[in-house]
Amino acid sequence: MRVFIHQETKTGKKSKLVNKMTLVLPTTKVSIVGSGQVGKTTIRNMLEGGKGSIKPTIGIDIGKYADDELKCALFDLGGQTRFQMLWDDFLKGSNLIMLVTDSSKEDVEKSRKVIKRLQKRHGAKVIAIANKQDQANRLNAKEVQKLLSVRTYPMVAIDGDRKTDMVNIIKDNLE
Ligand SMILES: Nc1nc2c(ncn2[C@@H]2O[C@H](COP(=O)(O)OP(=O)(O)O)[C@@H](O)[C@H]2O)c(=O)[nH]1
Ligand SMILES: [Mg+2]
Repeated sequence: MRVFIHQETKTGKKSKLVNKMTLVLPTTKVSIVGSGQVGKTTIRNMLEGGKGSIKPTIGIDIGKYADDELKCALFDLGGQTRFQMLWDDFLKGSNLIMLVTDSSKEDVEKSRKVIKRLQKRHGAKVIAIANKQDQANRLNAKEVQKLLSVRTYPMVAIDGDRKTDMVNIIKDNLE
């Protein structure tokens, strides 16, 4: 995906966001969606290698991941219900959409509806991340996959040792 942004602020200087986007684009676009508190920002931080504190995402955060094989922009969309109307715009041009769930029955049920909508509106490949597998009373990835009908991978995003797994999930799903 190539995105060129010519928008400038009143002072003629590029805004912080535009600078950040220029830094990460053109590249592959990976979008991370899901309910609030399921671990989307933790996954983006894990990939970025950031150790900073995580604040609730308002609207959208863009991060990046790069190694010899893969350079991608990570679009971390605010999970709060009131921002879901923005999703369609931000998801345009995604090479991969990752739906993150906290693997609770309740959230998987919510995610089922979201995935149906995503598949209807976007051509991009959709996969699911069954996060918080370290917590009690969670559905395992197989159970989540059965309910969501998209390829689903188990994850514990707070475990830094899972970073390679996470990178490989993305690589395996980008053609
Ligand atoms: N136990 C556990 N907690 C997690 C995991 N992933 C994220 N969290 C925690 O869940 C909370 C919400 O995570 P965050 O990434 O901000 O969720 P977001 O709203 O989807 O971006 C934070 O306190 C994280 O530390 C996980 O795999 N296991
Ligand atoms: Mg967040």
